[in-house]
Amino acid sequence: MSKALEGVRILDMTHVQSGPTCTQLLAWFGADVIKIERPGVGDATRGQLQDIPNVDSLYFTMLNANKRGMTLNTKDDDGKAIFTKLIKHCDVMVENFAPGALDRMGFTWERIQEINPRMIYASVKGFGPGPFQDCKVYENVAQCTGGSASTTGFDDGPPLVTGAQIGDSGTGLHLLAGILAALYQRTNTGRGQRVECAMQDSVLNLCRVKLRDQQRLAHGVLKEYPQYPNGVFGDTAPRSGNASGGGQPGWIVKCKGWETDANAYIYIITQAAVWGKLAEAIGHPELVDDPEWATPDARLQRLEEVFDLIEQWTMTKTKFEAMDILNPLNVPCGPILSMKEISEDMSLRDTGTVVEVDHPERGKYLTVGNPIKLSDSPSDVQRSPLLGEHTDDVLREIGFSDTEIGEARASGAV
Ligand code: CAO
Repeated sequence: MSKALEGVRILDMTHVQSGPTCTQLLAWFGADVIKIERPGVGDATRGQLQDIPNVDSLYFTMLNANKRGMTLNTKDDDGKAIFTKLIKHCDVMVENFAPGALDRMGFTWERIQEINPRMIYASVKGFGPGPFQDCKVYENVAQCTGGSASTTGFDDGPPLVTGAQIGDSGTGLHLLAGILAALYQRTNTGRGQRVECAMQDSVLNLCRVKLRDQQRLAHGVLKEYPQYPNGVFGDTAPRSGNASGGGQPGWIVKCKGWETDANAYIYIITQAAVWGKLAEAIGHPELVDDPEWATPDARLQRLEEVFDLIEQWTMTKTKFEAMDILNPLNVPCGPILSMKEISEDMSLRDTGTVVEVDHPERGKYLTVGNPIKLSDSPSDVQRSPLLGEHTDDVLREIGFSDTEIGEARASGAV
């Protein structure tokens, strides 16, 4: 079956996580992704957090599936000549170097357009233009500067970063959207364009509801926050614990076994439409019509009590038993799943969301497959390339003879 991006060639200059997330998705949609790495060195993540000595780490293998690997020294003159040919050969270039790195190599956006006016040049940086534009940035820096950390955690604790990689993988997803839009526009204009995503902006985009709350504060307290009705609100959107952030209050409550199992919890949302059924299920039918409890407004005055009552019930059930009882009642809820449970969940294997891959050096490992499912463009997950595995193949494709490949190797360009 053909793939959505078949025939699209990606010059992948990305490393670590943000850029590789984006190019891995492009590869899953069928693009030919050529990952460029420094000869003898490669993407730093190959060697980071290694679980097996001298074997590409899971960090690397889980972010670089379905790509081809080529080494190239883009600071060397012969390497620059090869790089120029690759820019001519490809449709999209993606990079997430520190600010100015590509300019320092001599490949400014102006120069890239001269070489290939159809080129789409996509970059991730930590910040957009402004006081921090030259800073190097990693995941948690973006979470802190994009508004996530100040609004995550509990009121009486420090700011918290979240386990979801919203700064890196989140920005990679934003970049993907920009690249696909630019590819579509190019079909009409024939021209490439620059696509830029700042990690701070991407995190802020994902924290949109917190900027909403910042503005709501000017008009009164935030009634769905745990600080209401007894706590104090300052002049900035506070940390909201496990509150839902939407108009339907929610919280994490303990389930049977919580004393020994760190994940014996369930998230429950007290959606207005199902309050009656929920009250009956937890053994409090008297609250269904009680004016002190029956309406969403009345419950906002006593959310802590609401979730205390729910918890007294959930503590008598495992998280899966509670789910089995509440789901048929249409109560939105979800068990807190551990990574162990997720990795063993066969329904996620069936959908290709969790995939087992074989690697010549590390053997079998699990990865997250393409979470975006296209009916006409299925994604199969292929292992990540070894360092420089496809260098000769790519050089041949851009017109190099065997002798010229030998010369490029001898000069250290590849
Ligand atoms: N050939 C020759 N040189 C190469 C090369 C190649 N194939 N690939 C990279 N280099 C060079 C770069 O040009 C750069 O040289 P200069 O410092 O002389 O310009 C050098 O290697 C180091 O690149 P870098 O500064 O990007 O890497 P770093 O490890 O110092 O910083 C990071 C890493 C992620 C902090 C930085 O790249 C960055 O801020 N990127 C943008 C934001 C981002 O994506 N962050 C998230 C990363 S995912 O957690």
